[in-house]
Amino acid sequence: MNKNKFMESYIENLQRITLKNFAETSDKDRYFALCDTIMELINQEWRNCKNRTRRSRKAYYFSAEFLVGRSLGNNLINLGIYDEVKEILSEIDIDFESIENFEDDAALGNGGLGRLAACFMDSAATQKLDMYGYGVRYREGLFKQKIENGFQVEGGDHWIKDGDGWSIRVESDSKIVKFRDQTVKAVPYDMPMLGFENEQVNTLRLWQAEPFEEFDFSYFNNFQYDKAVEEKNRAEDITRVLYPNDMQREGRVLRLKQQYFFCSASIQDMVSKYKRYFDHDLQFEDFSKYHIIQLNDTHPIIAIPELIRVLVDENGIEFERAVEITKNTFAFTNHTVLQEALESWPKDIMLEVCPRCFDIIKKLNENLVKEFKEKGLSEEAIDPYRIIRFDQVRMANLAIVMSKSVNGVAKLHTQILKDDTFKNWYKLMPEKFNNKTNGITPRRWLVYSNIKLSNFITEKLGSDDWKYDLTKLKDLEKYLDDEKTLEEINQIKFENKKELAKYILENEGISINPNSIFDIQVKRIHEYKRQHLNLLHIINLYHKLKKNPDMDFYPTTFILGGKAAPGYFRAKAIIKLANEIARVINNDEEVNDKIKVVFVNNYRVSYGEKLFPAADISEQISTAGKEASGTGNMKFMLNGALTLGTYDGANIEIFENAGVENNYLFGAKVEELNEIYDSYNPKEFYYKNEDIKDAVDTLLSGELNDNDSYMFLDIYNCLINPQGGEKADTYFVLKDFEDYKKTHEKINKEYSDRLTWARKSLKNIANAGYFSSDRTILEYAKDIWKL
Ligand code: KOT
Repeated sequence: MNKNKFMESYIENLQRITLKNFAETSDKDRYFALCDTIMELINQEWRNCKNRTRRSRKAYYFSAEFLVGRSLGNNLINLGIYDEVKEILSEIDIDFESIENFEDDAALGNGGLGRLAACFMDSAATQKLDMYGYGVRYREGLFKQKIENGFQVEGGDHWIKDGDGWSIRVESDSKIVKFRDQTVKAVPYDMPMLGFENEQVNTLRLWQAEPFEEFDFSYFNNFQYDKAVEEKNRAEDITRVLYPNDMQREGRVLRLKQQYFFCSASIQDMVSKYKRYFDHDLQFEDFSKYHIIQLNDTHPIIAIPELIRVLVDENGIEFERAVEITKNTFAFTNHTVLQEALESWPKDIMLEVCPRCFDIIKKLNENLVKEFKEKGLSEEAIDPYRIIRFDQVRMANLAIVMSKSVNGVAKLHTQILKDDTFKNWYKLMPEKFNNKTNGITPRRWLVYSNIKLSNFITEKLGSDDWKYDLTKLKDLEKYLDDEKTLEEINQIKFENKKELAKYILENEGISINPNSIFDIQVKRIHEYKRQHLNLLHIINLYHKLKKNPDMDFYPTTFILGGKAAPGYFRAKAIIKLANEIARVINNDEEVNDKIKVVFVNNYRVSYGEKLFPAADISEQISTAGKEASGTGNMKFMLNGALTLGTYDGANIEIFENAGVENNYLFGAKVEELNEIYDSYNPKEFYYKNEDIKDAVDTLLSGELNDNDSYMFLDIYNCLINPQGGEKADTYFVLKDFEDYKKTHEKINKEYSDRLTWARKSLKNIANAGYFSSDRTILEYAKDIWKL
């Protein structure tokens, strides 16, 4: 990059788009001018990539969510011009940080599943894999969380109200999507996905719903202005908002419309390009040779019948042949074993949204049942496989029959899919099943967000090759017994903790001590993730410190954060509990130099970028068997935190790679929980263990105030009182409490040996290479996509 040229075109852009003199421009102006300048800079390479890959085999990642977060810093890092641009800006007296903070997160996802899609986009481009992302351009991303009087309050997230500096509207590629009762236009917005210092620019194409005809003049001429506006709104409603229910099936018509909307537009886009660039192949003989579609869980599965529909109805391909093509085109990833997340759509809703797709699914189901009957299976033996049963379309079954690959996202998770969730399918077609352990992109989650550690690693390894191949971090192990290095590790962590402390003071109004242990749990709030186990332990610890102020104890700051689905009462109760505990403890002069509790407001990608680098302890305490993988656990590990975790999801692989002795494993394993499932009685633990009783009773003792919301009673009941057919403590919080508490005691003791701790931290960093999403995406490319 030519520095002078960049500065020149930046200032030119700034004045052109604002019509102001330089001195009069605002942070907003300066931010958007910078976006423009960068977009200009990459334009040529982006077009090159589009042209070069027209006739090549490509992977298509279909996902209802892409949790991209902010793009400015990440794009500068990937272009290799982060430092230069910062310099250029400071030469003209612009503070980079305030411009950076102007950018709203693109929060087009709920959590892990959406963030994984964004990491994959980064890694695919970095590995020079031609992968195209297809998704939805929600006008409102995941709601903004505010905390009022300790309660979560949801606000809107109109993230593009000031504009969108990172997308190009490609009007000419618009598609028409037909629903039974409505026809809309799908307009693509393309975001560049930059590879790390390699000139590859892939495309994330997000579809926005708009009225088919901008304005219906027949209504207008009949003085029915309101009717014309109504139609416009009805079209725009489809992509108006991201549904905020993580891990919860959503039964609304509008949700299926969203899914069908982006899948139909994407399939049409692929087919029309195929016809344009492969104009000899009228029979689509080679379609699956050039396309592989990876389905990010069940949300985009409606793309399967949609491809058949387009092939059969619009291109005259025979049904059986279309089915064959389709079967070779799709691959399916599952991200959860929680039953409440498994999608199924009632026949009525499908008929209301996409009747022709329902027809096709029905036919696929009939063929399947026929095939089974010919093999001699009884009606009952066929039941688990049916795509339609009791007038419900079971999306996972549809995906498994029609895909060439089915994968889970961590070793244990894939094993559970085989043994349990999809065991019938696995018996029938074991060759389809495979594991792809998740990963995270080291560019965003280390190079960008933890500059100090990143520079330190480069210095120690004498090169920055590790940014391209994260397994190179392993070479850091030569410093395991080098005291100076270990002290430097501690110093970097300390600096990051000071920065976080400053940020928390500014944003949460709570002052925390950077010399205390930073123990962090940030993720969506859900019972299976057991934030309430963390909180019960804090309550009990607080009481112990009150009783015994001279107790040997290393000061600890407990940090929690995460959003609750707006309709999930118990998750909201957990948030209220966290805030109430924080209020009581932080205001108690007797203990607040020993423990502090912070619930960070509006946890999101850009907050995570500040939290992961500053963590000493990473809380990964889900009930064994419930967290498919987890990816936050990897971000903490890469930044040198030690994992306090259960034998669950990718924690297991973290323990394997970094050594369980360098982390803190606790709690019951899946096998044990399966065994005791029927006989488990949490009351036994409650009565036998004083600390448990103390913590649980505090929910109702009056010491904590839930402002008559009955929220704490709800948590109390769910832990020890079976209710309305539902068992008590289905997530085994009380069962694991004692071991969790003991493990915390161990952590608290061991932390004061600062060098031994740093050694463990270094062990984790050095062995985090496996968890790069570069490794994951290469596995998809090699094993499934054959790219
Ligand atoms: C949400 C709705 C339906 C089905 C699945 C989900 C889902 C799963 N949303 N997020 N996940 C998480 O996906 C991550 C990426 O694979 C995992 O690391 C994590 O364990 C899942 O909970």
